[in-house]
Amino acid sequence: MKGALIGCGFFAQNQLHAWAEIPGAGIVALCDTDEAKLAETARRFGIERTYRDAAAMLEAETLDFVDIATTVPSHRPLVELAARMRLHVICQKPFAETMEDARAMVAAVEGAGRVLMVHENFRWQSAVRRAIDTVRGGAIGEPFFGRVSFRSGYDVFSGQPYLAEGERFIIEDLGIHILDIARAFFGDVDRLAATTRRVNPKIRGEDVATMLLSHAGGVTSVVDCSYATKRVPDTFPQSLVEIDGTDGTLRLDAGYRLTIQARGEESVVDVSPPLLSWAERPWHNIQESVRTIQQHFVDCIGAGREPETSGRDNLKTLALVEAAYRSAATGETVRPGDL
Ligand code: NAD
Ligand code: 89V
Repeated sequence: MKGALIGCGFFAQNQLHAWAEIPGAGIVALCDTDEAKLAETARRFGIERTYRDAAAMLEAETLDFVDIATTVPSHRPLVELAARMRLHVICQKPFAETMEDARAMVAAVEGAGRVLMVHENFRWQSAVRRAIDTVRGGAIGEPFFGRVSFRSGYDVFSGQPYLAEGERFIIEDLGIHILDIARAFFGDVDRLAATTRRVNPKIRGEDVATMLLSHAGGVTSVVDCSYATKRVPDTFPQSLVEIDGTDGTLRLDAGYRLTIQARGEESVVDVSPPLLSWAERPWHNIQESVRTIQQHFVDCIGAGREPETSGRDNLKTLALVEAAYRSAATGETVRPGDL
């Protein structure tokens, strides 16, 4: 499959490294409005066909898919452009700025009969995946409580300066991943209540969020996120998990330690992610998940299956983000299904 990548910024470098390792798929053309980033990325990955304009690229190239790695304001026009060209699409998170945009994007690609996957990669991190598969396999019985937690003081703003500038920060950028992990464990959400706070005075948005989720299947979960947590060692970018089930408990603790206690037995396993040749600590768990999700996209197209994190699926994660902001602003519990 021949693909083109749009947006040659900070995170796209990981996506390009991962594409180079995926059999049967590759990136043949690049696009960025920024000439310097385009040229540097083309040189780094040896990709000769480069464009400043996405429409011109999609007209000129013969492609199967497009990988959109730009920030959120450009997602809707680029996804709709790709749909008009009848291409399969991967779009980075956050998928859209509004539910209305997100629904229009899903309709556009589905209307073209193509696959749309959101690059929602955290549930594909190997440690998180191991925990998801363990719970789905019934190892701790029926879950009734969960906590998915991401707390760090890591300076994300040096690599991604735009994160300091938006009115929204941690729920939209990071909480979206952690809420998606909670959905992967516990399913759809009926009600959500949230509080937010800004601790770092140098940024515009909230950098602490605590969310209480009532899942349709009966689980109550807490999703808590912070970039204002000064802890040593810092756990960036690990998502920590605690789940209580009718037959036992699962803990994914700092340092990728997975503990399962069930039916009188305990297992403690090191589920550290591999360090891919191009990866760099501490980002290596995220970098590995990029390769996994991109492989999932290719596999799904080959098998005619909907990706687990399809555009349609991601509408539910996005609704949790909207519900959290609404709840924090109003002090009320919100039903994501109403949004
Ligand atoms: P960035 O600003 O470094 O890169 C975005 C690039 O897109 C820039 O080079 C910009 O010039 C280009 N661009 C913007 N609009 C364009 C257009 N219409 N046509 C062509 N090029 C265009 O941003 P980033 O940090 O790489 O983030 C990109 C996206 O990836 C964001 O949505 C972010 O949330 C997401 N992200 C995801 C993860 C993850 O783990 N899934 C991690 C980091 C960032
Ligand atoms: O994964 C992300 O979306 C990144 C970060 C880990 C910094 O939140 O933006």
